[in-house]
Amino acid sequence: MSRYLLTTPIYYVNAEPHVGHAYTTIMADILARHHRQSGEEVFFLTGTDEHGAKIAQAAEAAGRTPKAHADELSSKFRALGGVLDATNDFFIRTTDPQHGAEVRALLQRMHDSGDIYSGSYGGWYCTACEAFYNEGDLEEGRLCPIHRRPVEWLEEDNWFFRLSAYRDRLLALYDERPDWVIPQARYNEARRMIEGGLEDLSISRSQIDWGVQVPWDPQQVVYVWVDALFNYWTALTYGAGEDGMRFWPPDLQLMAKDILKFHAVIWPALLMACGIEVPRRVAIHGYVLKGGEKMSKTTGNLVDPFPFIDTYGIDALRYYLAREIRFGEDGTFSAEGFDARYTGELANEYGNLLNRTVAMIGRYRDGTVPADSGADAALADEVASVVAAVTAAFDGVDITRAVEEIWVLVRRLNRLVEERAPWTLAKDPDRAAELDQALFSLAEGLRAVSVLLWPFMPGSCERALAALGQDP
Ligand code: ME8
Repeated sequence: MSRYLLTTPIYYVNAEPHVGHAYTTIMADILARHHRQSGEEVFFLTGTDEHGAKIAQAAEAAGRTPKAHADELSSKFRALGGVLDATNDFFIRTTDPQHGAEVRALLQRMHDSGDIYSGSYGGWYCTACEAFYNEGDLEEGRLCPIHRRPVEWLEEDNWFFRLSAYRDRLLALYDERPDWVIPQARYNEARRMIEGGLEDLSISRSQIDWGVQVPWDPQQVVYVWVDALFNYWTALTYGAGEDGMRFWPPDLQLMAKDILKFHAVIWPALLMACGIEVPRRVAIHGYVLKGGEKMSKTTGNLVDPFPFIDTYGIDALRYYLAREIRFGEDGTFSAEGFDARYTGELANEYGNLLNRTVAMIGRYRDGTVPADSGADAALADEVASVVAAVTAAFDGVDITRAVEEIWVLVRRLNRLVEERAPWTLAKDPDRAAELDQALFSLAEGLRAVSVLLWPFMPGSCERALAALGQDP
C-alpha cells in the first residue's frame, strides 16, 4: 500500500481560528479523503504553533501565562477541526514535551554538522510574522509587507544557521524537481529568493524565554519558526504509532503564500543540514478574502465560520470553499455567494436530483433500483471519463477543477431526467424497459457522483448513498 503524508501549517494560537484556517484544513481533508479513497495509507497532520514572542505577548494581553493561553486557544483549533469533519490522524502542539526533545536533538544535529555559529544581529523585526526584514523589503513608513504594521529594530547575540551555504544545493533541488513547489508562479518566486542571495538565519532568541531551550546554551530559546517547521518531522516520532517514520518524506505540504519562504527555502535547507530527505511537494494556495482584503487575525478582517455551519451545515461550507475559491488563487468569501451556490447547486442541482430519483424509484419500482440492460453505454463512458478527469485534477492538486469535473456529471444527469421524463414513461406499460433503464442510469450516475463528491461533502454523500441502497 503506498503511503501519503499530508500536512497543514500549524496555526498560531495568538487568536481564535477563522475561515482562513478552516480553508486550509478543509482543503487538506479533501485531499486526505481522496487519497484514502484511492487505497493509500494516509497520515494527515495538523496542529498548533505555540511558542515565541507573538504568543507570549498575546498571553500577556489576555492576562494569562503563555501555557494557559496556548492550552485555551489550541483546544479551539482542535475543536474547529472536529466541526469541519477533518480526519487528521494527529494534532501536534509545539508545547508537547516530545516535540521539544526532538527539536533539541535536531538542533544538536545541525550544530554537529558545523552549520551553526554564534554572531550578533540587528534588523527590522515583525512580531506578527516572527521574522526579520531587510530595509528594502519594507513598505513605505517602515511597515511589514504582509501585516502593514510597524516593524521594530531588534539587536541580539544569537546562534546562526549557515543558510547562505545552501544556495547551490537548493538551486539543484529546484532544477531536479520542477514541480516541487506548485503552482509554477510560486516555484518561480521561491527560486528567485534563492538566486537573489540568502542571508544566514538567526535561529535562537535570548530576549524571550517562551520556547524550546537551545541544547548547548540554556540562555537562549530556539527561534519559533525553526521550532515550528520541525513539527512535521517530530510528529512522526511520537504521533504516528510504531514506525511512524515510514511516512517520511511528506508527499504534500499545504499552506497559503504568506509562508512560502519558510517552507520553500528555509525548511529544505534545515532538513539538508540534518541529513533528512526533503518533502516531495509544497502546494501554495491563495488567500480567502473578505471585501477584497486578506482575512487575518492581525487586521481583524475576519469571517467566523460557525454561523455558516449552523445555517447550512458543514458540508455546504466545505463545498463552497472548494468550488468558489479557485485553488491556488485568491478568492472572496461572501454570504451572498455562499447562499447562491448552496441554493443553485447543492439544493437544486444535486439535492433535488437525488430526491426526485429516489422518489421515482419508490413510486414506480417499489424502491428497488432496476437492473442495467446496457442500453446506456454512452452514459457509462461519460461517467468513466469524469472519474478519470477527477483523478487527474487531484493528481495536479487542483481541488476546484476536481469538483467542477464532478459537476459536469451532475448537470448531465439533470438533463437526462428531463430528456427521459420517467413520469411520462410510467404512464405507458409498453415502455417499462425504457423506464427501468432511465431509473437505473439516474441511480448509477448519482452513485458515481456521490462517491466522487464524498471527499468534499462526506456526511451528505454517505446519506445519499444510503438513500440509493448503497453501503456508504
Ligand atoms: O503562519 N486565506 O500560522 P498562522 C487562506 N504558525 N489561508 C489562510 C488565511 C486566509 N485568509 N489566513 C490563514 C503561521 N490561512 C505559522 C505556521 S508552519 C510550520 C507554521 C492559513 O496561524 C494558511 O494556511 O498565521 C496560512 O498559510 C496559515 O493559515 C497561516 O497560519
